[in-house]
Amino acid sequence: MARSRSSASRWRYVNPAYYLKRPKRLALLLILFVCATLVVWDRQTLVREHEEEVSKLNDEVTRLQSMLEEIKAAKSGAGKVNVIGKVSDASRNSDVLDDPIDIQRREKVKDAMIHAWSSYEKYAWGHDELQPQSKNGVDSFGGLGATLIDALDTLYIMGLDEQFQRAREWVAESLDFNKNYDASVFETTIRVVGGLLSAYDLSGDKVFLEKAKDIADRLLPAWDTPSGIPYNIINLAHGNPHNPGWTGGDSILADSGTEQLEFIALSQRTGDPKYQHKVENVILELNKTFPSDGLLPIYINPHRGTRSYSTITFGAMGDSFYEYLLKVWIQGNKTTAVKHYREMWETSMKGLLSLVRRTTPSSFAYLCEKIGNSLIDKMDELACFAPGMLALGSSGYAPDEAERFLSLAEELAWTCYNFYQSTPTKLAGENYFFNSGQDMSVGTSWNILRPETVESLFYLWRLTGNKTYQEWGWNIFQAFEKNSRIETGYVGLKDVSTGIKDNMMQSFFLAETLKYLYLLFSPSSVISLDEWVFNTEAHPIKIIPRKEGRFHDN
Ligand code: DMJ
Repeated sequence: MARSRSSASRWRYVNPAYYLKRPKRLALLLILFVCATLVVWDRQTLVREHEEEVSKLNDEVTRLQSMLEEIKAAKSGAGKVNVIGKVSDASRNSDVLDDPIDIQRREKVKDAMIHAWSSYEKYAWGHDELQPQSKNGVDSFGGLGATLIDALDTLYIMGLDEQFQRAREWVAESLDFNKNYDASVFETTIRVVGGLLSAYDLSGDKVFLEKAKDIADRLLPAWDTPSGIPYNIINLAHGNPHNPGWTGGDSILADSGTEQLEFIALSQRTGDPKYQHKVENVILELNKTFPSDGLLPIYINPHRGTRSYSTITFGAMGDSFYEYLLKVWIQGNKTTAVKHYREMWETSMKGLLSLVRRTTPSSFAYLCEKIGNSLIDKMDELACFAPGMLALGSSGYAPDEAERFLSLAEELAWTCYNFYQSTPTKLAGENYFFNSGQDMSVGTSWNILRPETVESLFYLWRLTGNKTYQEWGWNIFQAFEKNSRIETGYVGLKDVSTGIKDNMMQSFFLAETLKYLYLLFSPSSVISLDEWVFNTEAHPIKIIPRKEGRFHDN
């Protein structure tokens, strides 16, 4: 009885009526409540402010670390070419403040490169490419260490010095081109010659130039044809150039017109004009009968120099021929010696305009393919290099034309970004069809870590300063991280709808995709477009002033 009375008296303190009868106690209670609230609120604010402070400090640490690495790289490179150069009006985005978000993002991209590279080092060292699922290397390019050479300049630009040095030792000690292997002249040029020349231009280390000369000498007999249009395959040990059986004896347009940058650069650096001579002849030969729309079909006869009835495309087998017309003009300092490249490129851009169509209902611009007089409503992801090329070339036009081409570049980049955004994995398929009323639909459904869309985003960011392109690039990077990163490297997808993975880490993922993403979040003085020109495998080649005159002019 006594216990129940005392417990009842304890409960009276929670009864509101108790306080209503005792106003002083009510006031005291209210004061206590307000004080407690203030203490809790104050602590939360302090915690929040503290967290913000910590995050700012973290950003600052990342920024300083990054700066330190860049300074270290610059110092250790006495005699080397600094990757940080001058920037003119062409790159309008500000370099003064390095955005903390950019710093964080490029660190993430660098982390991806470290992951890709260390997986290659661990499981596929010295082989052409890594198969991450089965953890082994494969020699898809004849055993030339394609990934290692493709990655050299990316390692250098990212300041991954130890990795670069290990790769350099392999090139010096173990790289051997004397292989009884039928190599693709195009693939070997853009990856190996281009990769070595870029490593030479960045580091100043002669070993890279010697190796570039060695492999180029082995490729050179491919140009010994009646027309000068090269055969596309050559045996690295024995020569014997020829074309693949499936082209019916013809040479492929992109494979024949995408060696100019590398071979001109090699002539400039060795002082031997023979490389430049061979590749510039190809363009002169094609220019003799260049059509009024500047569009060439993908097959050309190397004996007669004539065009065979075949597809016209800015995608597979056509693409980089058009890219190099513009880039040789840039590499040649836009001088009269290279004027015909720009003229041919402008003619081809008229042809490109004739291939532009828009989807319904959303009005995405796309580039058709063409056969004979018929247009095909199909576009490869490979053709997504075109927005970057158009943006890069736009400044050579008078203002109205420049605006027109830049605006088309922006429209096409939006379409290419939507190739990614429209799939469940947010990664693009290999090609797209455009049917009335349905906008875009995936054709071939794989994704092999290709770079073309991020390449265009990089150019558009550099040339417009519009941060939207960085956001799109970041979204694509995150989709690669989510779908393609596994413990032992990066893989492609067999199907962008299901996300089923393949077993190949393409060498261009390290050469191109990750490099363009890294540069997308770097100041525009890092590999300035005023001083460097990228080959089609994203290897930056230093622009060297070119004297007038077509050959023997270095
Ligand atoms: C690369 O080897 C080059 O970019 C080439 O011009 C086209 N294909 C791949 C990347 O997709």
